[in-house]
Amino acid sequence: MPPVSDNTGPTDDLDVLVVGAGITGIYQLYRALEAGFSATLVEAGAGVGGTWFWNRYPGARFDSESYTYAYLFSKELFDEWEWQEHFAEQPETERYINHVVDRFDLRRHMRFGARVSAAEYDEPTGMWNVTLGDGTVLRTRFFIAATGVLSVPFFPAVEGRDDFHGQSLHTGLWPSTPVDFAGKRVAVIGTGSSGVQIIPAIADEVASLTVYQRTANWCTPLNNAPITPDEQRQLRADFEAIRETLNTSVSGFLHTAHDRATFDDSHEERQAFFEKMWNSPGFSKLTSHYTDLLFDPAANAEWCAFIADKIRSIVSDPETAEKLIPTDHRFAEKRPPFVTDYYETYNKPNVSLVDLKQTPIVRMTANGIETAEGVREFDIVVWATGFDFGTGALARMGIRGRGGLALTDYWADGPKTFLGVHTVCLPNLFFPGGPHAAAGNNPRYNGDQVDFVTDTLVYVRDHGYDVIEVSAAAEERWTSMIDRGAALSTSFGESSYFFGTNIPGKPRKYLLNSAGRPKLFKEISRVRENNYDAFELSRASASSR
Ligand code: N01
Repeated sequence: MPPVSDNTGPTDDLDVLVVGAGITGIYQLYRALEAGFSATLVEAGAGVGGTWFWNRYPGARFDSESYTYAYLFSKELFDEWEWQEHFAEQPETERYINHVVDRFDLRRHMRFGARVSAAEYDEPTGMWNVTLGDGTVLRTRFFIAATGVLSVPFFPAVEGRDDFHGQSLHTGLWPSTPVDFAGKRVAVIGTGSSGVQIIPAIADEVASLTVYQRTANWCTPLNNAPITPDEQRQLRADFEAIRETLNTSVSGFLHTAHDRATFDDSHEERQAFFEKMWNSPGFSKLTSHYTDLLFDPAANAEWCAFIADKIRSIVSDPETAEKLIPTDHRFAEKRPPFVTDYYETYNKPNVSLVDLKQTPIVRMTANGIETAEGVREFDIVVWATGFDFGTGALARMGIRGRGGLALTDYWADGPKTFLGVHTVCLPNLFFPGGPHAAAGNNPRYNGDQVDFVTDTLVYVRDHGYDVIEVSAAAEERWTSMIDRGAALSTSFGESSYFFGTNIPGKPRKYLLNSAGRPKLFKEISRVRENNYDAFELSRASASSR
């Protein structure tokens, strides 16, 4: 496939402005240019990659199989990039994303170091005026925020956080220059997917590593491996079948679904199956598990008991092992992390665990962290404390739509969306990969949304309109379906960023797509079949077209 090239470089008057050079924004830029729109992408960072630009902490890697996370729009691209491992580490992913951008000549359409500080809809013209940090204003017909769901790092309001004199780092804002851990006294706060990746990655290098855990997580092995030459050949031979499966499967993975429920099997059969799951790669522990894992608490408890025994068998100190076993949530109520040598790390003499439920953090001091048990001194504190999930990035862009309505006011009680890409009062604005979208392997459903957004813009253009806005009824239908789905399922827990409850004061609303990918497909088809009648299409009163 040839590179996209229509000779439009960065310009101040655009058909399409994309925000964010992550996996979704890059694909959106590619699709917009391919469809013949003039398009520019602005990115706050100094390079491409989004998540894979900012989260460059040691140990950061995929837990979706590399070739299932990668782009599928070009067979040539798929053929020419040889992933080294089934689950690639951050540097390889960043290299891949840079390769894609250069391969398709996209970089000249991008501006870096360009953070959006305000975006205002101009009703007479139907255009968006988008202000960047340096005061530049870009005028665009369509404004596409591909700003991601996990892109606003969260620092808890710990007293004295700024008083710490050592190095303070967040996994989601990792510096591009190497961090020297050698011989340092290091604290890691947080044991979500980021914390449990960095902990084993630095343990051997540091003088001491103290892990501050508030909630233990159900971690299971990633089971990563290099991709052998035979597997490389097979991947290429199977490209069409792989693409078909990834583009149509419920969660965007290649894993085969299981056909049995937990108690269809005897105790012995179950243990053998659990052992097989424990040794299976990444998310197959969800997607290929017993069919009732997420729906029957007794089934879930059986699997949790199996993991708890594994933890006890790996961690030598029984007291530490018990602290590492979750007691307050079932498997997959929170997003389960997949790990490499995580539990084994606690057997190292320089690694210790502080249970914040027993001894909460009181304050940061100039030299360390004070808990109820006293002060421990550190050279480096790593905040692996997560993100303002789902709505955080959209909320901080200063977006104002029709009638000057601020998005933050419209969403004060939680997001309202249509198909997780658009909301009332913000004509011509779309947010593929935003709240109410996620339902599995990220790039797959974000790609579904980019394809839908692009087709929608083409429809608007080709039918002589220049303003599109979803009807309130269609938005209400989609949003209440998401909320109903979240309330019904037993598999969604209370204490997770899925509901925004990790951010103090954030309204408790489900932020993923509880209806799943098939429902998204169905609704997209319905929109197309009904000639976009879920939307109101018009011409702006001062249209220049
Ligand atoms: O963030 P998290 P993350 N005091 O929110 C703790 C993706 N990802 O960056 O559970 C002490 O999961 C908090 O404790 P608790 C993936 O989707 C993917 O780790 O709230 N601790 C928790 O332990 C993932 O789900 C990969 O009690 C505090 C941790 O900080 C998502 O990103 C790798 C605290 C936050 O965990 C987010 O993961 C990395 C406080 N005041 C990330 N506040 C892959 O493998 C919070 N915590 C692809």
